[in-house]
Amino acid sequence: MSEQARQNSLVVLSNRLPVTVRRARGRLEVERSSGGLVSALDPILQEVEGTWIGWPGTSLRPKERLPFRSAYRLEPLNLTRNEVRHYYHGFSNGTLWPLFHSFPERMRLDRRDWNNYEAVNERFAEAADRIAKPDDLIWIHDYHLTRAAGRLRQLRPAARIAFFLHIPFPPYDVFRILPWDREVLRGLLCCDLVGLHCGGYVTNLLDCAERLLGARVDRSANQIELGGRTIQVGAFPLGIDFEGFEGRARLAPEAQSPAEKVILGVDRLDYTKGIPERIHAFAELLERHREYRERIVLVQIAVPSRSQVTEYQDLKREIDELVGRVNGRFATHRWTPIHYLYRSVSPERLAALYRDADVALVTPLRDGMNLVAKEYVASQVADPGVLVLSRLAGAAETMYESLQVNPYNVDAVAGALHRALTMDLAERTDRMVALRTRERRFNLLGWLDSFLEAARSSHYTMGPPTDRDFEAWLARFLNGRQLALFLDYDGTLTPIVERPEEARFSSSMRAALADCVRRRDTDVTIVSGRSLEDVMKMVDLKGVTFAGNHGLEITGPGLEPFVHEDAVHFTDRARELARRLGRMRTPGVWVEEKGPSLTVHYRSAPVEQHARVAELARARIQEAGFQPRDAHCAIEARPPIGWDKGHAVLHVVRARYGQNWSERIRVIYAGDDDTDEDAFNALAGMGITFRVAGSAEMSTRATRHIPNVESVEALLRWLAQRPEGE
Ligand code: ADQ
Repeated sequence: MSEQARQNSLVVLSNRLPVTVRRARGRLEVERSSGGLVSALDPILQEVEGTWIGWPGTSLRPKERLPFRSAYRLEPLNLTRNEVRHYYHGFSNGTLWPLFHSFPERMRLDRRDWNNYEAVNERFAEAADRIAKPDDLIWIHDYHLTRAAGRLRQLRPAARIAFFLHIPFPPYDVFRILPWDREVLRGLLCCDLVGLHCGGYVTNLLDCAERLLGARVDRSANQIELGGRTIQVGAFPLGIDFEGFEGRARLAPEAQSPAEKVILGVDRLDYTKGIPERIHAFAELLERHREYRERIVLVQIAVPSRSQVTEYQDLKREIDELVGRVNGRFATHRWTPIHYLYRSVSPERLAALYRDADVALVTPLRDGMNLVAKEYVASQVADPGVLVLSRLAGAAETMYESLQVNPYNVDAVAGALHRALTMDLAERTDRMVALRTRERRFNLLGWLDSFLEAARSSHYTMGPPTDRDFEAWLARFLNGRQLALFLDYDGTLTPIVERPEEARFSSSMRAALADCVRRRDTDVTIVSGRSLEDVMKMVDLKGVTFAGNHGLEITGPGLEPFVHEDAVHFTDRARELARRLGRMRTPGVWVEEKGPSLTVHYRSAPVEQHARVAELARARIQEAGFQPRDAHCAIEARPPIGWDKGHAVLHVVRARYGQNWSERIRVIYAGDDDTDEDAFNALAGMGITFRVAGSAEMSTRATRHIPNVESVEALLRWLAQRPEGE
């Protein structure tokens, strides 16, 4: 293991602890779990003395400890019966598992599943927050915990969080079938590093981040920018403990040379593994090639999995019946074509089975990676066999020398089996040597090293958006048309500052804005929560339209001045509310009066007072019949007249360009605030909107995210210099 990988400690979060706990006659019994994930992580946690947080599989009583010695800390997280039902069987295995494997028709949807999933993910995050030291790497595993990083990021903004997904990340068109697609994605993107098994899944994740969240994506560096942070995505194909498998294969007792050639299948019993299709292909081979009868056997080992779930019980029944039918059809008095074992086998027995199989038939309908293919290759220490591998398994992306098949195509799988059974020694050797060399080199330790090194290297930051980005996002949309450009002021054109009167443009921002205003094909409107008079004074540019007070007052060249008819009625009441709020007398809190609305600012108050001040202000505002709305360290009181920035934008475009404005012009809007969401909503599907800064966990209706005020300036510069229309 490299030095890099050894640094700091590691806190691992996964659905299950690496042990299975059962309560038998009142006593806890603990058994080490099997499976890919555990064998991958066990050694490293021993080395760095980390902590593993997970569900022990049964509820522990308060203060009850696991009767199990481990070289690292095991932190059990109890789940209630309801949580097991909804978080584990429900959302994890009933919703995400089928969807991520591209079986949307098997996906169950239940809001209770989602709510429990959220709640359990939060608890995992809170447990990690309690345990992790400041420099620890927090490593979250798999689809059960896609939401944990969101909560963790709130609790620990500076934490280093990595995620590895063991199953496929589906294509955009499949992923967006999930009603909580954005939430799952935002959770993942609160990590610093998201690792997947293959390049194809990386592409899918980048597509989804760009198309569902409007995140900026750098496809050459595999980076995503969201909410002002950069997330690194990468393909880290999981390897196996090659030497371990090879060693066990060498040591396993020699079996008597069997009369038949052996085709081997080893899987968890799961519908993604394609076991019935495989049996059909085997039957097809026997049908087509009579010469194989009494000469070959299919040994299919299926480990019981999720056996309480009806769907898995149905699958078991289907396989039992199918095996019965095929054996019934072909068996002779001295030969049974399919040997089917529904159980787990010991590592030693597995080693012998792998070593002695002439063909490994690994044909999942979809699989994140598939370790069986790799374990088989590592165990080929004698006469080399042939690996027949589904092209829909992640392993196919790197195991080029296998015979790759479409597992749905029964004829083709039968054909590949025939080819494997008749392949000469020289070709078998060439293929197996190449496969073994790669798996020996990119083994489990290599995987750990490369993942941990990526997770621990310094924070990645994408460069600011460039002309190329704006070109890609906007050129086709604008296509030489007249542009109505709407911009929020505070936090969009100027950074947020202590006092509103100090929020001034930089000279370069002023120049970029002025260049846009000068263009004949561009009309600029500044939309602000400030009073009209105030925002006009701050911007101080001719030829600009202004919408003050969240659009209650609008003025601009060629426009009839507009004041919302109900606004005037609220001016006196707002003054009265300001007086009452003024009595709060907390140092650093002050009230900005804006005619029919007002803002309570508390940025300069002691931080520990913020929550109390905000709560009190909200209550007073509500009592006075105004609507409170959170802003940056401020609460706005708006008159309850159903008019917001969205209405203001539509008012301006209709008044200036007529009812058919959408045919004549293009609209772009940039804002950084929750009040801008009203405009994003109003323009959804009708314009391109940018949410400035924010966080990955924030839900926005904007088309795109851009990171800061500087990137707004870059946008304005690009707009100012874009080619003129016809
Ligand atoms: P799984 O879906 O469990 O893993 P897989 O990668 O094949 O699939 O791992 C199965 C493991 O169980 C192997 O190590 C295998 O040896 C073992 N196993 C299978 N049958 C067994 C038996 N009868 N007796 C004993 N052991 C048996 C998920 C994803 C995969 C991904 C892994 C790791 O679905 O795509 O490769 O995680 O990331």
